[in-house]
Amino acid sequence: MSKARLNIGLVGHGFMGRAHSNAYRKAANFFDVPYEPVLKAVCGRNRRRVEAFQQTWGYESAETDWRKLVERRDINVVDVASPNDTHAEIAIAAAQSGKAVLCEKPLGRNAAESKAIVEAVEKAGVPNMVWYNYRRVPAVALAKELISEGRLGRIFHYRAKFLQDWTISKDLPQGGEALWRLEVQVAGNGVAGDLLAHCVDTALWLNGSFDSVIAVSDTFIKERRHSLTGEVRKVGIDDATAFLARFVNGSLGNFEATRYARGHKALYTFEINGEEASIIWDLHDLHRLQYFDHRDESKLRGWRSIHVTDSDHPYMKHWWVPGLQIGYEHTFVHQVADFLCGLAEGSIPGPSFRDGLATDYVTDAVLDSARSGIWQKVPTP
Ligand code: SOE
Repeated sequence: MSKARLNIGLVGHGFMGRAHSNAYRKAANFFDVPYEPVLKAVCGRNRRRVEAFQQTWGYESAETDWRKLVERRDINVVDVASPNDTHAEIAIAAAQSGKAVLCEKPLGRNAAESKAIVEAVEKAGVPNMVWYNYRRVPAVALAKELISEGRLGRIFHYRAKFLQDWTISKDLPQGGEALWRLEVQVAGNGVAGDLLAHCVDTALWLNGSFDSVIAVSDTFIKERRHSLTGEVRKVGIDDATAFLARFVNGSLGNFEATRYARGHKALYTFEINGEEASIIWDLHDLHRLQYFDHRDESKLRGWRSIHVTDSDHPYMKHWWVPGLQIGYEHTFVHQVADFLCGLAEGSIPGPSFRDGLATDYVTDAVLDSARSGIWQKVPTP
C-alpha cells in the first residue's frame, strides 16, 4: 500500500541542507514510517546555486524567496536550515501558515528570539522539532536508556566538551557564506550557540534541568576582515567558553567549547559519573559507549567498551547486521523517522522548540555570567 506523502520545503542548502535532504531520502527506505517525505521545494537566495542543489538532491522545484515557499499550499513541512539570523522570521511565518516546522540548532540567536518562535508554533498548534541530532546517535540513545533504567544511581558529575580548531588563523575572514558562524549579527554568538548548545541539549536530555551556571569566555582574535565587504570589523562572537553548572538533580556540571583547540576537529565528548556506574561517549568513536558498573564482580570489574551495533540497541535493527557500524548522517535519518512516526501518533518526540528554548536559556545565562563574573540562575521555559 502506498504511504501518505508529506511535502518538504527546505530553506537553506549548505552543510545542513545536505544533511537534512539525505535524511528525507533515506528515512522511508530504512524505517517503517507512516509518511513518505517528498522533496517538494528548496529555497536559496542565489538562483543558479539553488537550482544546482535542486538537481543534485532531486527536489521538484526551487524558490529564491522563502516567503513564497512558506505560502505554498503544496508544502506540509518547512525545514529551516538557513543561517541563525533567519530562523525566527521564517519559523514564525511558517507556523502562521499552519505548516509543521523543523529548525536547525540553535533555535534562535538568543532566548528572546527563541521564545517568540515557541509562542508562534504553540499558538498555531503546529508540530515542531529542533535538529539537535546527537540525541539520535545510537550510543547516546543507549546512554539515555541506561540512565532511565536507574543503572547509574544518583548522578554526581556531568562533564562535556566540544573542541574544534578551524578559526585559529587570524587571517580567516568573518561573514558571508561559509563563515557566517563568525559574524555575531548573523550567528548571535560564537561557540556558545554553535557547540556548547549541543552539549547543553544532550545534558538536558540525559541529566535534566540546569539550576545555575558560572562561566568564562574569550574572543582571542579581536578583529577580522569581512569576507564580502573587505572591511575590518570587531569580532563579536565568543571564541571559547567554559562553565561550571549546578543541575536541579544536585549534580555538578563542567562544560567547555572552543574553536582554538589545535588538533581537534569535532571532539564532542561527555562523561557522567553516578553512584553505581559511569558512562563516557566520544563523537570520534560515536558507535561505542564506555560503561563502568561498580556492581560487577570485583575481579572482573572494569570499563566495558560497548560496540553499539546490535539489533537490540536503539535504531540499529533498521540498519545492517550486528557488528556493522553507522555514522553521523544516520542521526538525521533517525530524527526524520522519529518525526514522521510522531506526526502519525499526534505526539512529536523532542527536542521540541520549547526544548530548544531551554538550551538557549542556558547559553544566554552562560554568556551573561561570563560578562558579569557571577553565578546566573537559569530560567525554566
Ligand atoms: C561547526 O563547525 C559545526 O558544523 C556545528 O555547526 C554543528 O552543529 C556541529 O555538529 C559540528 O560543527
